[in-house]
Amino acid sequence: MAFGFRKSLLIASAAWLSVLSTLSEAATVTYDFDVAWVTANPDGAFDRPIIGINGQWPIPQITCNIGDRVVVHVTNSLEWHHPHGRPPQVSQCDIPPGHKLTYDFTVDQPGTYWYHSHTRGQYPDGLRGPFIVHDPKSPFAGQYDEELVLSVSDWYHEQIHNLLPAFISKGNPTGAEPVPNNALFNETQNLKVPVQPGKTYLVRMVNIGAFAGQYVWFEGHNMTIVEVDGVYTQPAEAEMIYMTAAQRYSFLLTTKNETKANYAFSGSMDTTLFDTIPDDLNWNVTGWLVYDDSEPFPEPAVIEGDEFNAFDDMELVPFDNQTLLGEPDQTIQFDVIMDNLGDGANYAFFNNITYTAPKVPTLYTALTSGELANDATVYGEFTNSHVLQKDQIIQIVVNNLDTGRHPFHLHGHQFQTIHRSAADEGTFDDTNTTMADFPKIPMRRDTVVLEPNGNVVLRFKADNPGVWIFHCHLEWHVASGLIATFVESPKQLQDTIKLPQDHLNICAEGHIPISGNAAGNTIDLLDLDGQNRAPDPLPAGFTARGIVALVFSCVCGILGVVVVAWYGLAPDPGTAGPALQSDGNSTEDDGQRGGVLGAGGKTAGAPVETVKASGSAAGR
Ligand SMILES: *[C@@H]1O[C@H](CO)[C@@H](O)[C@H](O)[C@H]1NC(C)=O
Ligand SMILES: *[C@@H]1O[C@H](CO)[C@@H](O)[C@H](O)[C@H]1NC(C)=O
Ligand SMILES: *[C@@H]1O[C@H](CO)[C@@H](O)[C@H](O)[C@H]1NC(C)=O
Ligand SMILES: *[C@@H]1O[C@H](CO)[C@@H](O)[C@H](O)[C@H]1NC(C)=O
Ligand SMILES: *[C@@H]1O[C@H](CO)[C@@H](O)[C@H](O)[C@H]1NC(C)=O
Ligand SMILES: *[C@@H]1O[C@H](CO)[C@@H](O)[C@H](O)[C@H]1NC(C)=O
Ligand SMILES: *[C@@H]1O[C@H](CO)[C@@H](O)[C@H](O)[C@H]1NC(C)=O
Ligand SMILES: [Cu+2]
Repeated sequence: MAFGFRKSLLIASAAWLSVLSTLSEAATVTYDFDVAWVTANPDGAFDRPIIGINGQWPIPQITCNIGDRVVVHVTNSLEWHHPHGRPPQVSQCDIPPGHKLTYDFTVDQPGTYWYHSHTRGQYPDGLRGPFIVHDPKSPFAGQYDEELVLSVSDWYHEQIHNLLPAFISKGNPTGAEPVPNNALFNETQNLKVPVQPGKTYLVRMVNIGAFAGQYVWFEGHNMTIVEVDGVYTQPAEAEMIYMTAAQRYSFLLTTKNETKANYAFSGSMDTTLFDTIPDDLNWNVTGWLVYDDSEPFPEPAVIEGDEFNAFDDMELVPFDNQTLLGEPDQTIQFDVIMDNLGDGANYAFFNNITYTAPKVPTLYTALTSGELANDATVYGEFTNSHVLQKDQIIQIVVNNLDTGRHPFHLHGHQFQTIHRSAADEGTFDDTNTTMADFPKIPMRRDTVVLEPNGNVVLRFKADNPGVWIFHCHLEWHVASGLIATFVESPKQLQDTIKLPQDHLNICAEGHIPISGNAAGNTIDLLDLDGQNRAPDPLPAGFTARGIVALVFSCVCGILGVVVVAWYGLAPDPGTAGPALQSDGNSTEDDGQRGGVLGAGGKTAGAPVETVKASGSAAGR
């Protein structure tokens, strides 16, 4: 009631007093989400359980204006019949079944985002939807007639809690990721999108898939890219784009003047990511721009050849012309490998460390370890934690020593992508690089693809206090540990964050400690005895090949046993629930970012509470 009243009041006042509109437009947008299993059949194959919201699937789109306060009350009504591995405990505890949590944050970045579960394996089961932040001051306002939101994704017939244990098991020593069964547009197939002739649409696309990058093109129509991952760009024309999991593109699409034909548009999963291509797999999905419902719906034309020629996002120029950040204060290098550990399963590593969730969520460690919060040791040996100090220029070099593509995503920042090698160029060598070797106005976004055996160099300014993870956005690689943690400005976090009681309550419910180092040690913070550890390394001379032989020789008999053993091995944090994340979204700072941000800031998996006394929400 109060909300409806307030909103109409604001609309009225904006109409009367447009001069004051920036001050008065900020509204509170409230959503009540009851997360529970429903049944759906997105690709027409069969009904299966899917995680829905308020009894619906696809789940609702979140829509707000820049500056709005978004309040999402989440009730977890999921019943898990299987423990399913550890969530990455970064900035909150998971919501146990039957419990509620409120996410409360102010949005200060316009653009196309999405929200999804941040608990391992839940979003591919359906808990994923668009999150659109409108911006009356968009540089492209007035250049289009209508807006269209369109997701692209992959789809698995099997539930993720069945696929995950088999993926991380000695039955799968090469780490072959499960191959999706289908691709979807807007969580369905053969989507018909009615369009009017002679109009320009702003199409907001999000890849909400778990694994597959997708090539996307519209027959007979070009795309004029104007936004990537929340960053406006100079308009750039493209015939085809490539979208990794978690990437977003907004583009202007102008329709034909005639209505005499309908046009197919396509998504095509990047099959180079798949270890094997099942015979019956159709990796394409089709939709149509419908000019006239009574005209035919043509099959998409086949594009011949192995290589698609997609637009190179490195060519994009941010609309604000932000120039190359200066020499870094801190350079962090991550070498990516995949390898087996002593349990025979295949894991993903940054610098020989596969992420293993700490006992205490990292944010809570940062808040409770005083001066030592500046010492990465307290966050544990298996979390790849790095402490960033306020306003430092951070450079991240990622060397891909693996033969697959990986989309890297950073929470809390949009980084400048200052260098990206082609495939097979090896590691980044900065011996002779100078500022002149990098673009003057680098492309900026929050998710970037790294080519096989290639490298990428990113820069950002640590001006957003929080605990932010940097990870591969392939859900399988999140599960197998390709995660690092940045603890940004711990002092500001300690000074400004007050954890909301409901966040503390859900930790208590889940028996998760909320203070001390990664091991839960509150006395000697440098003593990590008892911390969660990655499995031990393989014994010397024991190779994956050996395991393959072993497993293949007895796979039929022991597969079930292996799966059960994995469940048994995975420390069960309790039946986990959703930790919602709105990717890349940000809350306002006004010099007081810490109040909001650690907890939700440019949000991320952060348990978002705009701490009313200190946060920026109060100032609006
Ligand atoms: C796609 O789904 C979103 C909701 O997730 C909806 O707002 C949008 O209108 C749909 N787009 C099309 C083209 O049907
Ligand atoms: C799309 O762009 C390409 C290359 O810029 C151009 O050759 C083509 O004619 C354009 N197609 C349309 C439909 O505008
Ligand atoms: C469609 O009509 C408009 C207005 O008459 C014109 O400016 C535009 O060039 C036409 N587009 C095409 C593709 O012919
Ligand atoms: C998917 O589409 C591409 C591009 O047209 C085509 O080369 C490929 O054969 C299609 N794959 C299937 C399984 O139809
Ligand atoms: C960015 O630079 C381009 C030309 O290089 C210019 O047209 C544009 O106005 C600049 N944008 C801003 C926001 O300064
Ligand atoms: C990873 O381990 C290998 C072998 O033990 C070692 O040579 C290498 O230096 C390690 N790399 C890092 C970044 O620690
Ligand atoms: C760096 O430049 C120096 C001088 O031009 C040259 O001798 C050296 O080989 C270069 N090093 C690399 C790694 O390219
Ligand atoms: Cu990856």
